[in-house]
Amino acid sequence: MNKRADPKETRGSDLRASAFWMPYTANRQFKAAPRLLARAEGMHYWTSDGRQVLDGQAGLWCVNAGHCRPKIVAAVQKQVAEMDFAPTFNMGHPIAFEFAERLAGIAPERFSRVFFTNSGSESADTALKIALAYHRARGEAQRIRLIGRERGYHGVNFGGMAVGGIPANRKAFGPGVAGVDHIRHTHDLRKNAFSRGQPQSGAEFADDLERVCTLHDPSTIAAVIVEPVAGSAGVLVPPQGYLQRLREICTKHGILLIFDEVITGFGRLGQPFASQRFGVMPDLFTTAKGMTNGTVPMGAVFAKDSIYDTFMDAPEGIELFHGYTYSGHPLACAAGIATLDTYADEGLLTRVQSLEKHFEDCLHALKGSRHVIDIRNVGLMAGVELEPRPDAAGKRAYEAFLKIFEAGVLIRWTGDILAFSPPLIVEKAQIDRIFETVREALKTVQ
Ligand code: PXG
Ligand code: PLP
Repeated sequence: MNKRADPKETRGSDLRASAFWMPYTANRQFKAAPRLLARAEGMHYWTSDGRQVLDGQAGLWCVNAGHCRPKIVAAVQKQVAEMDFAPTFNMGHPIAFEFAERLAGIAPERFSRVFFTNSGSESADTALKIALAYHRARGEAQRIRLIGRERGYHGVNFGGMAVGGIPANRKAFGPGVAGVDHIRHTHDLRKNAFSRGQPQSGAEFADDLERVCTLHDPSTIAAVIVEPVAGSAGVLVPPQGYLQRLREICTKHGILLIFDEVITGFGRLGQPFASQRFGVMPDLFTTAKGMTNGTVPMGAVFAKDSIYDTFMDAPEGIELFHGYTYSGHPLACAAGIATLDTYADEGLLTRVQSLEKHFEDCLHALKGSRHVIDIRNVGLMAGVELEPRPDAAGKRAYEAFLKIFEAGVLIRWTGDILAFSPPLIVEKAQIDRIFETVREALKTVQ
């Protein structure tokens, strides 16, 4: 039964014996009825059988400028022919320096240092390691605890998994990293269902950090990591005042605050970064995805100058024993610079400000559709939560996802939540189409 496929056959539709062990996918289910994408341009994909699909999810929350943008394509093509790879361990190449400079140029003030990784998962682990090493460099080596939040997602590597708070991502993988604890999540359907933008109630959820501080002694805590808006767990928008309060508690206790901006970064909320949108500054923040428009894998950790300076105050030598073979990869840097050019040419890092109201109105018009128990949004991110089937959590949203895809629109589903994050080039008529398709699909979802 598990005989390997003839390689030529993987182009056809029977993938049941395919060698590809697919990520975060029910492999047997998918391979029995695959959905294959073959081409992309602008707001659309085309399936391998030629159907056009409107991208309501920016690929996987990453293609913020839309697909196959000419400047980015040309920059990657040029770079791959000029210099395919170059090491960044004790060597350098100009475009890595140039890209870091450009990134610092759109970051909040005093975040002028950028450490390159290759994904959001690597960014999360890198930020946690920087936090630990920073405290040690300052003579506070006892700060070894890392605090995450329930329903948080910080990728799949051991550090990010440990501080992450989605049970299914953790349960098969052992005890994780020592010294990790979690604060509670901010989702409160009872008080905040159908909130537009930031819910009014719930700033006090941040006080849960005080509980954790009391339990462990705050002087043992190195960092708290949260997503400004939780993405993977189904778009959980921070209540008004919540992030401010987290910031205050961290500052009071000398704990670093890390924002995971892998999804919220690069314009998704109408500003380059969520910290700017919410007016709350972390000490470190992680990025990936929209950094290269998803074209070449890359991520980065942005560090406050004072953190970088602490490392540079050490005696001569390697200040941070950390890095990836592909940190600052030339192709990724080329893609990233062209991505920032495209964002700048088209005003995409702030375009969401002019779309947000329309997006919100269309989205909230789904109130009253069958099974819908919550709708929430901020920037160009939204979640629609469905009442789970009593005997089958997650099945209802999956059925909706399939029906919506059949009708020509790609979205995400997670648990019983439908998630939306279209490319930032989306037109109003396309926003209408996305939610109209959802409305029609929900009529027939069991
Ligand atoms: N942090 C956050 C906040 C993320 O959203 C990562 C870290 C990890 O990034 P990489 O590049 O290692 O995947 C992410 C990634 C979903 C979904 O369920 C979300 C992500 C990735 C894949 C699927 O919607 N977020
Ligand atoms: N494993 C081995 C045996 C290696 O030599 C390396 C890098 O040199 C790694 C893992 C890490 O790979 P990367 O730098 O691509 O994360």
